[in-house]
Amino acid sequence: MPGIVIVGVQWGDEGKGKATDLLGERTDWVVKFNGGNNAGHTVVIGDEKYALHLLPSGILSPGVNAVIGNGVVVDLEVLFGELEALNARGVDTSRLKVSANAHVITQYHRTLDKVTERFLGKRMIGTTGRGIGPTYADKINRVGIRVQDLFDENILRQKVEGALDQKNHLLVKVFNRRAITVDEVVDDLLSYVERLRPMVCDTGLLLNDALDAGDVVVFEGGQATMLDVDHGTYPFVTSSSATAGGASTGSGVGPNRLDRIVGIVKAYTTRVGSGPFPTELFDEQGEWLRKRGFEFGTTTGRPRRVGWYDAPVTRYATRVNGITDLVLTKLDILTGLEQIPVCVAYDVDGERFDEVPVNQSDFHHATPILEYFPGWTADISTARTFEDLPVEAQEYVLALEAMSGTRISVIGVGPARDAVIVRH
Ligand code: 2SA
Ligand code: GDP
Ligand code: MG
Repeated sequence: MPGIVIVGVQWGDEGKGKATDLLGERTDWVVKFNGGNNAGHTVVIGDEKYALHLLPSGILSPGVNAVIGNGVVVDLEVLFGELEALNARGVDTSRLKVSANAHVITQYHRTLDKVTERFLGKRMIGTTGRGIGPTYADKINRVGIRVQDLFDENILRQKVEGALDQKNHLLVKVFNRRAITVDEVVDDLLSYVERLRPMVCDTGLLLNDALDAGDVVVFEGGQATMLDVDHGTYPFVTSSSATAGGASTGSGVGPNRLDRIVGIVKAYTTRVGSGPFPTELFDEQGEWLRKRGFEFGTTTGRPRRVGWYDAPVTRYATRVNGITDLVLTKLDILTGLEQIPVCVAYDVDGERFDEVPVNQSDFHHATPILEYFPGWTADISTARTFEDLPVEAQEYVLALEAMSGTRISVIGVGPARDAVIVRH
């Protein structure tokens, strides 16, 4: 199984970072293929806790080659900040490679992200404010700055000039901000060039050669299916391809080389930012889940919205990604509930929907049709085989598996690296 893709099933923060780290021992390469420093992966190794935003989680495993693929948007200040922080903690980051075709987040992208959100008012997306959307917009609009442009100052200057012509008009005339000068952007970007140079290459070539040689390559998705720009709850999405197809376009590796698609799904649901979320809880049970699951953003510290498990969402994600295996995380958080509600279908103005409605307005109005499963009270954090789990927990997992149509291969029972049950 040389090509393994990891994708989020719900709205992110399912525990993808831990899943990637788990595979570390058998992995030669970890590739980030979408998003940027809007991601937030928490990985706990022994007593050490690492929060990664831009770097792929695989960087924490000794011997693993980390790659930032062409589908990523890179904030260079964050890149070098994270590298320095890891180096200071003794993590070797020397094997990092960065795609020459990845796009660069600049000061004007960050500014535009923030002012646009403020301008939207009630219609705001709730972005992380890291400049992600405006950078992808420039890429599609063909006025983006690529990593390779930094190595030719003339080209860089021309491209920044072209982009700023449009941006300054918006910033000054629409948003009442000061104009940004070409020099300040170019000088900032050039200040990273010498450190960046040794990392930059044709990462697609590198990865295809690695696969030819029989290496195991993990493609680590950022955000999740329901935040994907095509398949998510548009416009309340991120601006990249967070689904399995993005692993191919965002890395330069053909889809026929992606052998396993692993979906990471939480035993309940969370979401950060605006947009529809049918199983959302607004009561003290939601407060209990948020506190118990420590559901606060890794990047922004925002409290996450919380709700019950949504089976149609998992089925949807299984379809659009071609998921072959599910990793069910945070089962331990549900310990202590008398009964556990699961959304099995939706009610939209009196009509039953068994699958995620195609019409976004219907999804906004959807209320969950819940089925209740018996809970358990015994601590499950030390369980290491399926049979170690209380029978009610086993039945909960088997029910979710039956509803999703894909096998649940791994179950997370705690934040630690080894707090997992591997079934397949
Ligand atoms: P953006 O900044 O343009 O990508 O925001 C667009 C939407 O995507 C959501 N989004 C996320 N949702 C969950 N987790 C994310 N990463 C961080 C984490 C979040 C944090 O892992 O905790 O720290 O706040 C993430 N990144 C983007 C975002 O909420 C918008 O709904
Ligand atoms: P990601 O964005 O998908 O990588 O997920 P985050 O790192 O943002 O959020 C997942 C959080 O859950 C992290 O703090 C993990 O340490 C933690 N976590 C992962 N798996 C488990 C699990 O099975 N049980 C518990 N209690 N915590 C987990
Ligand atoms: Mg996260």
